[in-house]
Amino acid sequence: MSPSLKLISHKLCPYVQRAVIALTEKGVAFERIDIDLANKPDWFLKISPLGKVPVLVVPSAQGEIALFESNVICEYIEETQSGAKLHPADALARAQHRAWMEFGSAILGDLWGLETTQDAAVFAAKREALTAKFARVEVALGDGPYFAGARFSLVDAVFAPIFRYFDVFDAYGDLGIFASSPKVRAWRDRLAQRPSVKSAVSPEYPQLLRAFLVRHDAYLLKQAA
Ligand SMILES: N[C@@H](CCC(=O)N[C@@H](CS)C(=O)NCC(=O)O)C(=O)O
Repeated sequence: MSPSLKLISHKLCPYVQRAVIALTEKGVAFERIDIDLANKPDWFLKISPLGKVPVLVVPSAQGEIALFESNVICEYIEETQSGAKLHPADALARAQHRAWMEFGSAILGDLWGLETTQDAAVFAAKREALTAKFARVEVALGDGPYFAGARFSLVDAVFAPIFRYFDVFDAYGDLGIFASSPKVRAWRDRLAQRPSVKSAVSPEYPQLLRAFLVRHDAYLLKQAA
């Protein structure tokens, strides 16, 4: 039987990975369609109001509905699919989780600056901003192994793709971003072992990310010098 959900994706996108991890955690079959964001297909531009991935195409009585915005997609997956719960049952705890998911998006904003800038001063500012943000995360973490303890949640699905960047960046030198955040370091290690996290990207991910850095002539590459 062919899967009914389609996820329009890109091989490097951390927002796509959130949705892939959520679907995998729930054991939901889906078709992943990777597109070239430098050459967006017309059919994609028709269904994606912002021209961004991920888009989850969902069959409905009205025909196919294209859902956009990764956190909205994750919430839809949580509300409609059976399998492990990825949000707390308590409304206040759930709201806190949603807030930390948004915080993860703010981290991705800084990460984009860190990985694309050619400017030493911008690079230093982004590194500082990320260090400060992870210091806030450190305070929010409990005893682990996951964000909220023993159970994997959508916050974990949001942060795992963030940490994946650093697995590639570390080869160019220690950025020191996690130096004062031992709980974050332990969380990062634990998420890297999670099967849903491992399988959310293809084996060529590190090579593709390195090529992206080279294309941007990223200051980050000069860390190795
Ligand atoms: N807020 C969006 C962000 C998604 C996003 O920025 N996706 C990037 C790839 S990682 C994209 O599609 N960029 C294409 C473009 O901006 O033209 C979400 O959470 O889904």
